[in-house]
Amino acid sequence: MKKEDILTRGICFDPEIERTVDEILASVRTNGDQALYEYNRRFDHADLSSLEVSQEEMQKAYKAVASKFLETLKLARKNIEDFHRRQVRSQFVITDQPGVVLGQKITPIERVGLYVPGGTAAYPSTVLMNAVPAKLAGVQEVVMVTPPNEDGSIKPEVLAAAQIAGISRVFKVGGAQAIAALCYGTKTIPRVDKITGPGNIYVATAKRRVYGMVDIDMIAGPSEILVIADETSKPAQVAADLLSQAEHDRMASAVLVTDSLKLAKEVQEELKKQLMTLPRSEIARTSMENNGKIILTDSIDEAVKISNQIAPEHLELSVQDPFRILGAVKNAGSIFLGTQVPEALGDYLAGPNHTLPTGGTARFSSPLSVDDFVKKSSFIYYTADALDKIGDHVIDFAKKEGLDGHARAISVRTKGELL
Ligand code: HSO
Ligand code: ZN
Repeated sequence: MKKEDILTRGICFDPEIERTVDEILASVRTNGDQALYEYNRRFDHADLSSLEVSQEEMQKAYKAVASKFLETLKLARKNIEDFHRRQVRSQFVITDQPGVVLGQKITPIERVGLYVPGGTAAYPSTVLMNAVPAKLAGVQEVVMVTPPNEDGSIKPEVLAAAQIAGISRVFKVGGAQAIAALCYGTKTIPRVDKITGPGNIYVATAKRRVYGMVDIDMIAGPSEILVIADETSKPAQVAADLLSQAEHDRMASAVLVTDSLKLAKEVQEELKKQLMTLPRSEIARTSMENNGKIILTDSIDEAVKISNQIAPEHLELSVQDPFRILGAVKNAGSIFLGTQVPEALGDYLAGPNHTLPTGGTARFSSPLSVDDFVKKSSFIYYTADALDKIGDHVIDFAKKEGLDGHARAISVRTKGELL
């Protein structure tokens, strides 16, 4: 992979997929639940009698999950809560001018829909990373959609995470049809105000198509890691971190930027060695072959410059003094400091969100946060005296814009007449 290819990476939308998605959206809009049952049969080979996970299924799933893993989920929830609580903003009010009150109030989004992929990408961690900030923001109702297995079941760990995260209802539907259901609403599935969560290309395309009728978090591309390492890094650790991202999917990308030729060579050897025993080696190898790269630089400062151009989703500063270069990092979703901090720690338990900007969008966007689940409204109050003082300026402005109706809305108050 050439450096230019990294810089121009991003999600490509295929017109064929767009057509299929549009058909699915239209069908769910007209036929509601009936279309969902039909798509479940066609795409997931699941013949369901109900789209909603029952209370009984919820309880059964919770009991089926090992108690040690329930403890792990609760610890993750606590750490995610503790971090995201710091993001909760309060309203502000300004009373600097006599007779004037200005402010900004914060209101949670009312209903949010969380998409959780099926198969091996059904991650309980993603359930927590989406639901916890939503709940902290004050969202009343967080519902979840996820494709069912052929026998109509949902992975118990995902249902346990949903309960631990305070998700109210879970529906068995995936793909573009699930996004359609959340956007338009059906008899069973409530229409939401915002859809979050990752998904395959059909889900991503559907989210892009419905955006505007409903809000979305982002269009997530394949996962990425960039490791900046110096000679103090251990090759086995760097290789393990690169592979932890490469194993996500065949399109994932893992890049090492180092000023040490010795380390570069040793990491290459380690990658080969570790791939021999990694259970998901087929995926990781393909992803390393397609999108893996080792870039040699003259210095660590140059490595940071390259990383800023690439704007990776995850950036590891696997160097002796990570805090020295932290200030120079401009574009990165999440930054992992030092040789002891693998991305996997942040994926699950450290507390910051793992839903991060991919495809170079860290140039202008941020990790999922409490902010994504609230809206702001500004408010303005003026007494009659305060309006009198400023009224002529507003009238002047309105006249200059040729909007006499605006001028009159002021003069009818300040002068008691229409101008
Ligand atoms: N690395 C993924 C998140 C994740 N990892 C979930 C494991 N489970 C986000 O890029
Ligand atoms: Zn991961």
